[in-house]
Amino acid sequence: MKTLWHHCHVASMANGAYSIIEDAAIVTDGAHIVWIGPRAEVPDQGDINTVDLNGAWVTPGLIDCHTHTVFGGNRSGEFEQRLQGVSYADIAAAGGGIASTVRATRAASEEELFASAQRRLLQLLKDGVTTVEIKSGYGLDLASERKMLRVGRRLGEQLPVTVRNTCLAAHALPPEYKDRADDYIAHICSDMLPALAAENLVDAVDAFCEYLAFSTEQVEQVFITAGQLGLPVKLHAEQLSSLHGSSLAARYQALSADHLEFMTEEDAIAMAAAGTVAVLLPGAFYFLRETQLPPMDALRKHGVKIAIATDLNPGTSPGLSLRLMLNMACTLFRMTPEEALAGATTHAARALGMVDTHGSLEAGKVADFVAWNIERPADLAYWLGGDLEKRVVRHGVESTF
Ligand code: DI6
Ligand code: FE
Repeated sequence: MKTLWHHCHVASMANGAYSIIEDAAIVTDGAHIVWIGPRAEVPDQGDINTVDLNGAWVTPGLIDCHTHTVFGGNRSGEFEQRLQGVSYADIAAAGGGIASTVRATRAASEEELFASAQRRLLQLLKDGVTTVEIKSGYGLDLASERKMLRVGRRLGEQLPVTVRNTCLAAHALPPEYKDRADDYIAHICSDMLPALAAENLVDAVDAFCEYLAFSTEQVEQVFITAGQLGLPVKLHAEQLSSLHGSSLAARYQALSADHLEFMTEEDAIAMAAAGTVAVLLPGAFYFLRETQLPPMDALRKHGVKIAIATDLNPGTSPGLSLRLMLNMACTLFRMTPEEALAGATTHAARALGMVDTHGSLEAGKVADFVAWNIERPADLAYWLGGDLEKRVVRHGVESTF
């Protein structure tokens, strides 16, 4: 059955801009948009459901393209320590940081992980998110990574959200491989990734390329294996130092390179040529009180597409609102509200390899959209979080929370 959604304005985000249609209408058929344009031009649809959106502004459903939503415990104690002057790197070196979340995640049952992740994910959904990427990377052994990825799959089945699972086994060195990073990378490549991919638990492969994590040589092994398995790659790169992981990511046609505060103009040129999206994570920048800004001018000059995500994780970005990240992208990184919204819609879809079907409102695309009771699209980046009045439609069906 078709539905006509009318009495609204649309910011379709086609071509990465607001692409506003005033007094618009959208026709959906099942899960897809079949027509969108000015209401005065709607072709005759015969017998059709109609929904009055009351003058709302309709945008694509928001896409959070970088999260670590599934984890055990939390690290508010480390937050207190950091505020007293202990650095993130010092905490990690003393066995805290990612390692402490690994202990809590390994100890948690699948049910416990599901329950806590569901609570966090619901916060994102209530803020207008209809697609989310969720990474593993706090298990760091086959059984625990599988447990995390299974939770990701189940969240996508049970909540009104499309979930993309990313395997981040190369996030940190597990304690049983202390001083044997190459051996752990070999284990990821010969055992973990092939097994998890065979169980259809993995949509993309990520790694943490950093002086306190894995080298570009080690990441390259992971990328080669991902390629053999037919899986696209992404990379945490240039967050704390410059190893040119983003250029490596570009060489492997990565969907995205993420963080990027320390990237160079050469990295931006390589990413632009490869079509690799720059995923900026202002929540992590803010929460770690970083001062090195991502090179916005170089990214813009070379036409790198920029996405914005929460990086929702217990250590560096306990961010439960993607809209708050849009605000931070504007205030901290000097993006415009229009660029920020493109970063959480069409460019985020591209960072997940979904741009042909998601991220903008166009005929033929999936009918994932939000009708916001706001005055203009910039309001989405203006309010600091909060539960804005809205109606969320996913796959052509209105979600209830
Ligand atoms: N960079 C991050 O910001 C997260 N992972 C990563 O590679 C932090 C993960 C954590 O501290 O738990
Ligand atoms: Fe991350």
